[in-house]
Amino acid sequence: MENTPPKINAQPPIEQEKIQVKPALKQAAGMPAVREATKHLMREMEVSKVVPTMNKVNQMDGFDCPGCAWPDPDDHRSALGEYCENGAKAIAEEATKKRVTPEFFEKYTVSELSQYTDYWLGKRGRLTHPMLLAKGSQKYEPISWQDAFELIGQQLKSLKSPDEAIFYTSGRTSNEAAFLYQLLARAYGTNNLPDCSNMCHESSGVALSETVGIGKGSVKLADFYQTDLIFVIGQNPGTNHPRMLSALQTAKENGAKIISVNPLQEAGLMGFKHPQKVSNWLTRPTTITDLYLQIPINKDIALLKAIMFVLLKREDKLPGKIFDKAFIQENTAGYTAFIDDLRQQNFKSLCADCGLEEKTVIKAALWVMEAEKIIICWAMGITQHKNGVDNIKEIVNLLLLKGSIGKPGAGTCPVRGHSNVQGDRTMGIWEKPKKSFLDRLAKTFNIDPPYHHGVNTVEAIKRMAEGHAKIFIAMGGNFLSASPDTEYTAKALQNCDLTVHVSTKLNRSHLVHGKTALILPCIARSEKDVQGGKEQFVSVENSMGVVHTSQGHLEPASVHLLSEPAIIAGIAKTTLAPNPALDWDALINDYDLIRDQIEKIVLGFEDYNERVRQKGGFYLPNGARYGHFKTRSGKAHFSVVPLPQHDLAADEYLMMTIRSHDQFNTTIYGLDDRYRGIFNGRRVVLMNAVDLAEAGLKEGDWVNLSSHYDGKVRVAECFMVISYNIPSKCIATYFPEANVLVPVDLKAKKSDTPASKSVKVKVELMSA
Ligand SMILES: Nc1nc2c(c(=O)[nH]1)N[C@H]1C(S)=C(S)[C@@H](COP(=O)(O)OP(=O)(O)OC[C@H]3O[C@@H](n4cnc5c(=O)[nH]c(N)nc54)[C@H](O)[C@@H]3O)O[C@H]1N2
Ligand SMILES: Nc1nc2c(c(=O)[nH]1)N[C@H]1C(S)=C(S)[C@@H](COP(=O)(O)OP(=O)(O)OC[C@H]3O[C@@H](n4cnc5c(=O)[nH]c(N)nc54)[C@H](O)[C@@H]3O)O[C@H]1N2
Ligand code: SF4
Ligand SMILES: [Mo]
Repeated sequence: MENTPPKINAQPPIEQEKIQVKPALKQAAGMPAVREATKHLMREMEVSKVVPTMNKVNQMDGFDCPGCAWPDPDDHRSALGEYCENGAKAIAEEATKKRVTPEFFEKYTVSELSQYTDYWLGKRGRLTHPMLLAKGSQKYEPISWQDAFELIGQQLKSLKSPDEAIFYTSGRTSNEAAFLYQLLARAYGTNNLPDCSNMCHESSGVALSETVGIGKGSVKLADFYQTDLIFVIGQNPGTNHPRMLSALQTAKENGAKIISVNPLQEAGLMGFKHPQKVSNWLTRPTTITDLYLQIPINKDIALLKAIMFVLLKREDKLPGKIFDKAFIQENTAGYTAFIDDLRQQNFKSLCADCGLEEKTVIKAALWVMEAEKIIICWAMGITQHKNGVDNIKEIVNLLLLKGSIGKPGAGTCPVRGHSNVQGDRTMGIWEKPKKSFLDRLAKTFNIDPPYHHGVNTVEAIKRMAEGHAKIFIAMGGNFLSASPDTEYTAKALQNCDLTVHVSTKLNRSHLVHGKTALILPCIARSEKDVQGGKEQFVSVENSMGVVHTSQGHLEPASVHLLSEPAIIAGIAKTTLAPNPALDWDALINDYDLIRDQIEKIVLGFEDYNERVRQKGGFYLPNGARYGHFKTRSGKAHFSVVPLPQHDLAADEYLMMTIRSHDQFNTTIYGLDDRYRGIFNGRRVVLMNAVDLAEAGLKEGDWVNLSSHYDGKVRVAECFMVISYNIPSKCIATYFPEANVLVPVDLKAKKSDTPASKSVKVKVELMSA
């Protein structure tokens, strides 16, 4: 018995929480948001630092909010503050006064730490020292930076092939750090650069590249203020992109209509009170959505087809009056095949499929007909399905029919998650780099980069699980908890010889580790980064392709922290042979030099150092924005996509895993989901009242959830049932608690994005 290693919890610990349920809210923000923001800031930070720090968030001379990727206005910033409740929570979490020191690690074994919740782990504070978990050891111990770098270099050099190493990136990494990180991986010899985007907007990237020739959205913030109609599909902006609500509010003031498509009535999509306009606190909230289409999970294609079917019938009667025929003729391909397929659809059954009355769909279609400029926004409710790529292709079809892309006030708007996830991809964090990009790297740095593709997130998990990858390095993130199939991913990481995490906060990925493990703590967004005796700034790209500076002003959480670029350089110097064309010390000494190199490699960054210093930064080139579709044919493409099928068994439900109002991905800010009326716990499953009655369940019951795929049963225990306004046969749980149920192979076709919004699940009462 003595030799049995202590048990490590890969899943958040299972406990029966004292959950309280209240009615869901029908409006977001307002005074309660200000109160919540203040509570988090005051509780976490030194009081004297709160105001000076918050005065720098999203300001021209300040730092980019570490929350989501929603853009700031181009030319002005509000003196009252350019942040929302959840931005404040993100900053409080990062600028906390609490610390995770070597003394903390001395107190607990890794197994003991893994018995605590993610909430507890995160709330311990900022990591202060590089830490080593030596082979066979139970506790992390301090290690010097140089020893840590030597260890990594030595292990990387000992691999049989560079493809046995994985270099993961989360989306908070700056452009400068991301560029150096991909350069390190490629100079070392691998394209194994999976990132959080693989689990996020990869489906958008794939679909948009194929259809309109650029894997990014086409709209600017200003387009919201001159559009006629906005769709918000599969997105919960009140929680995840709160400042988007002010853009929607202004759009409405300017006459736009808004249609929301979502299985849940999300508070932020219903009503909004601008938290920074005191006059708004006393008045009624702005109604955001004019038409709420509460469809079942993954019925978006059915809905879009139904709407387009109505358009087609009207176009048949009034040729050239409904569709933008001139645009279609000049700019698109695939129209005839698309129309032939649309004609075959059955309107009645499409409406029935998406649970809507025919007249409601016709109303939506009439608004589409009347609108000359349409914007469609979407996020994870669209991308995280087996048919995620098809979902977006169908969205593009609708825009193309109306010629609603490539002109002001119209276009595609995939709303990005992490604050620099889009920039990281622009910098080359991608497992499938273009040859021309690699050619430029080879020439500029005199290196020999690999030309075969690397692995994405799902493939990386499998490589490690099957023993074909031995070293896992993460630039931020929480790979274990963010990934699907938690127990399988845990085995994958535990199979590695070495796991390395560059992190700001303690998380479960540090505890479910390789044979040897390192935690390398880094400087965060809000903090000063002094190199070569000078305060440096970094740059980031927001969801609308604006690149701008970010400069923190706080003292770093510990004198022992290094910046992400410095950590990458440290690893590079012990791993790579000396190379006069790649002087890591010089690059780290002055980030302007990193930007000079980026300019040589990444298109659209001419005069980077000069342009990034302009107020508000600069826009990257975007063909689709101007109607230039850089596909192979030079045209935008209509696509024929099938209706998704799920074939639920009688006792199965379709589960979506969503975010509560009190989390940023795997970072748990608190235990409440205020807008949905769920307090003091996260192990909940939202179910339709009729389904509950049919299953013989009632609110407050505790159930186990299980998924059954390919002969394998995966179980997530102990969830409290909540009777909720959700379509029948659909259920919702929070991520990451339910990730254990998502099979690693359940993923979107073409993008490999885990289908964590449509998992077939059974619900069973727990035995007492
Ligand atoms: N505060 C906070 N902000 C965040 C994050 C966070 O965790 N917390 N995460 C960041 C990241 S990385 C990302 S990617 C974004 C995520 O932002 P969102 O995509 O808004 O996040 P989710 O909670 O996953 O919500 C998905 C929404 O889609 C709906 N939905 C689910 N399935 C379907 C479907 O089949 N069809 C339709 N039409 N709707 C569906 C759900 O009801 C929910 O409202 O937010 C970013 N911002
Ligand atoms: N079931 C399910 N799974 C999902 C999703 C879902 O909707 N459902 N969403 C997916 C999505 S959209 C995403 S983007 C992924 C997120 O996946 P990740 O990006 O891997 O996860 P995060 O929780 O955002 O990472 C949090 C950790 O990042 C570290 N960190 C924070 N700031 C910094 C920094 O400035 N530098 C460094 N180096 N580290 C930092 C902290 O240590 C923190 O613990 O999860 C995916 N997983
Ligand atoms: S909307 Fe996003 S980027 Fe803006 S302040 Fe809120 S969390 Fe930060
Ligand atoms: Mo994301």
